[in-house]
Amino acid sequence: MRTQVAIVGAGPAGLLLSHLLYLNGIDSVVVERRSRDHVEKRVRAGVLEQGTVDLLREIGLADRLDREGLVHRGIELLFDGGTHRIPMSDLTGGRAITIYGQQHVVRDLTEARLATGGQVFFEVDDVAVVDVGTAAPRLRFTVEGRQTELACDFVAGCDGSHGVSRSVLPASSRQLLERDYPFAWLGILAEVAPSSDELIYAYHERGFALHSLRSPTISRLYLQVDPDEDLANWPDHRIWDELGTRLAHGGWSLNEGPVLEKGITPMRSFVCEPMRFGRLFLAGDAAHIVPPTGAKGLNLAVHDVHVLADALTDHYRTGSEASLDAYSATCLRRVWRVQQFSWWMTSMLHRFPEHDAFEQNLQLSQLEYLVGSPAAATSLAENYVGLPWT
Ligand code: FAS
Ligand code: PHB
Repeated sequence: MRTQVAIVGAGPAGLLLSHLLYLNGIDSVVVERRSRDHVEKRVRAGVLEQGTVDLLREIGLADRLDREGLVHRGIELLFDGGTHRIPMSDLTGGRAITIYGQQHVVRDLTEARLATGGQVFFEVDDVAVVDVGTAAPRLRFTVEGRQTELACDFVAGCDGSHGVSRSVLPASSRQLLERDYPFAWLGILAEVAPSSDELIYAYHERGFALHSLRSPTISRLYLQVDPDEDLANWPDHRIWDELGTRLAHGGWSLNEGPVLEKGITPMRSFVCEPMRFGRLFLAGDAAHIVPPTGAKGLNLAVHDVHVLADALTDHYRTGSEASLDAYSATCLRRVWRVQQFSWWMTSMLHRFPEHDAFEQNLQLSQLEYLVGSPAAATSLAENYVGLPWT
């Protein structure tokens, strides 16, 4: 088999890259370890930045998003028993976020790719990325029991934080920069009407909590828990009780309902530099991880593949390697902006076991400044809705 760009991973990064390349007349093949059903049902992110929505609209993949997505123009910060709205659209010239589950984005991208003749191989095993240091890189993998070799010009490693692509970079050629946080998020998807029209980020002495949503009948909520917390310790009634305590504020009540899905996500910041080795380009979680407090993971993956698709298109149209050579530095500028914002939101809103009253007062002072200063609120707003793509 042969293609121009071999893509490892059929998550948001891999599928969107494949579609962007198709729109520019560039052939690609996507290989995915899991089944289509699994990938399309995996519950993860829910907040799309303005730039992500703009891109999906630009390429004609936003019909369902525009029908079912929920445009949000503000978020609430809750601390000391009171809520404070950050009017994000007012502060950013109308930019907004859209609530639309990642699994819906993946479903829309998969349908579009397959409808346009895209080659996406699911349930692939033993993927190996070879010879990326030469002009003839290849993928080796097994599909339906057949060992297969895919010759290509370039490989895109879009296989997430536990993929194989990043390990292809020689240790001497890469730097792994990371922070682990002393807590995790317990997340639930519940069949109950949201208890608020907008997201509520809560700073509480018992720990962080987040009220989010997916639709008028589905709520998405998160609790800060210990990093090694066992989900078995959290029966549904305990989750609802804790959420009710941490999100409580005057005249408000938490709607409870059947929990459809629950899981614990570790909190870490991670960057692999550079995001390229030879003819291998890393994109999305394969290259970086952010704590979800800033709702950035999926959106950063979209930005990466937008840059990579433009660079590959430039190469195939002009023969130039300049945009490909600039790929890593171009992406890392935004990666570090998003890393800093996600770290800042996480540091401000979570209770750290090692913190004493000094740090807790610093956190409260930061929150009070945010809700009292249009300048401070604008800084949060422009990062949260997504800075314009340069
Ligand atoms: P993905 O991990 O989505 O996709 C990688 C794909 O590669 C997967 O389908 C995987 O099966 C496949 N793959 C892996 N190894 C392979 C191999 N060897 N061969 C072939 N295929 C392989 N972000 C937010 O913004 N908000 C959130 O609330 C949020 N919650 C999250 C919860 C969880 C549990 C996790 C893990 C992540 C969460 N994220 C969240 C981050 C998440 O949304 C990512 O940023 C986003 O999925 C990144 O997309 P991709 O880079 O495509 O990686
Ligand atoms: C979500 O709705 O899944 C969500 C919202 C905001 C975040 C993280 C996750 O910061």
